[in-house]
Amino acid sequence: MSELFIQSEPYPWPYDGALKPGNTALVVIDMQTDFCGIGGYVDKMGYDLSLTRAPIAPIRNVLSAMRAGGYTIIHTREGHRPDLSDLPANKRWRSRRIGANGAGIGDEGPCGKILVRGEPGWEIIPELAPLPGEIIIDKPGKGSFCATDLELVLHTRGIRNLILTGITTDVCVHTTMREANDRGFECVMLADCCGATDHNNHLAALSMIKMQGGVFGAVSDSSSLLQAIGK
Ligand code: C5J
Repeated sequence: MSELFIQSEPYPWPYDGALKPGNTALVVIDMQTDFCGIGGYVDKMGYDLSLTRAPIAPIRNVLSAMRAGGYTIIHTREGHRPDLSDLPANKRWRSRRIGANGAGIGDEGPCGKILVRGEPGWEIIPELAPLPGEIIIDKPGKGSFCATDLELVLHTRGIRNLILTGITTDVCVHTTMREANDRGFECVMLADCCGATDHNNHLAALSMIKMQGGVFGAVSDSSSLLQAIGK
């Protein structure tokens, strides 16, 4: 079978050229109003929303090409049960230290209770709404593997290559990449399909991936991916 690689750094991805719809998933992480919408958690903390909204258009292009190519599509949502029984006290306490009126995770905000399942702010933004049949992983933590069935879903589908996109580069996307890498998945992060609350942290997070020959995998971008898969 012929090999297929995406141009990426520090090596052409995936390492063995075995890129095909049957073994590769696009993972779109936490594109929720709380992280990139007006009145959401990130907005309330006073960060520049343009940084976390920048990946919306490139992700849309990648989503549309990978849907058309028959790849597995996975969306994640960070959020907690309405009774907050899965919200660690330290996560809640720390989140209340920043933001207007000390409102943190689980508290009432302009988009409902912050990062609580079922609230308006917790929803995936309409521009990137999942299609029926696409996999949605609800996660209480930053990583997508912690306290979720993502690993089981990936093994059941025969997925071993993960194309990572979403927000934020340095927190949930990076944590997910590290968790996936330790489990043996071959990962690439698409730089223009990610964003952070601080642009230097975005750049640093990308740089970390490329150390040690690609310690967590590789870094590419949406146009290289689209070129490789022929869309
Ligand atoms: C954060 C995330 N930054 N989705 N969550 O708290 O990266």
